[in-house]
Amino acid sequence: MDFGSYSTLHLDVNDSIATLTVNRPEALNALSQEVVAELWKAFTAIQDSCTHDAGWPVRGVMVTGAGGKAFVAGADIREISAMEPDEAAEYSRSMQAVTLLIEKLPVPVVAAVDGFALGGGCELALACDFIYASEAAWFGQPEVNLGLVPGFGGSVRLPQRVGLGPARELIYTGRRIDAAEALRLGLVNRVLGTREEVLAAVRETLAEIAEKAPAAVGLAKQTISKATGRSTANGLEDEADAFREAFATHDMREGTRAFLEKRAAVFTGR
Ligand code: CO8
Repeated sequence: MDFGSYSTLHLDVNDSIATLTVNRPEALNALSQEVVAELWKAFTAIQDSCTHDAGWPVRGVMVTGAGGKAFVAGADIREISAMEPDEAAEYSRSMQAVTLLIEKLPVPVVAAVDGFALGGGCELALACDFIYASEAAWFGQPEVNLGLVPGFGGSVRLPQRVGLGPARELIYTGRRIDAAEALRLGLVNRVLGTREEVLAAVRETLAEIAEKAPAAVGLAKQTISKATGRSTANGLEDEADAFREAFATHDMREGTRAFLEKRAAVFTGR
């Protein structure tokens, strides 16, 4: 089966498990618009293959990042720093659409996180069914450091995953948490020593699930997604609007420029 070719991703299918690796290590796998478009294409190809007629060639998906330093360090700050508010809302919606596609996929999608899963990276992991992490993993929604808000579903899925109080604290402070804290909060299901151990453990769990009746697993996933679906969809709309508003502020220009110039941002509230 042909799952397409990609320039910012690797997609391998082995023993009915697809491994999707975001591959932009020079930018810590940041989600450029090209990555977002390719994620859409890859998950669509996987979705199209999930049929009774095709014999379910993919029964589980692992999402990970290349390079050994990051899962995904967020949206591409270089690209977004120049965006106008409407363009930013459009970008936010395009990645939100990818996260909804992941949730609708009739097979489990598991994030294997080693290194940084920040901002859009944490949001990509949160759209997956669950997360396994290495001891070197870091999670956070650091958008406020840039004058931004989460834009790829974090305002909705982080509270769903860890509860309102911890989600509010993480989003308002932009603080990073390590794997042990992420485990304590229920953000990740398991912590393993190294990247290789994480990849092996995810594969093992997906292989265990692949032995079950695929339609039953798909229905179970669909039912869980539906239970939170309506509030997720409404929340994502509000999030994209908030993203557009943040892009109309001077502080957002200052925050992203300061990151690129490797200095501390000076926020003035404008
Ligand atoms: N975007 C673009 N480039 C990045 C990003 C990013 N998110 N993160 C890192 N890079 C680049 C750096 O600029 C650097 O490039 P260069 O070598 O050319 O200077 C390279 O990757 C290596 O990074 P560092 O030198 O910074 O590596 P460190 O080990 O010193 O630090 C960190 C690692 C802590 C992960 C640091 O890179 C960092 O703080 N990155 C940004 C994390 C962040 O703020 N992420 C959130 C981004 S905003 C977001 O995700 C919003 C989601 C919704 C968007 C909706 C858009 C409309």
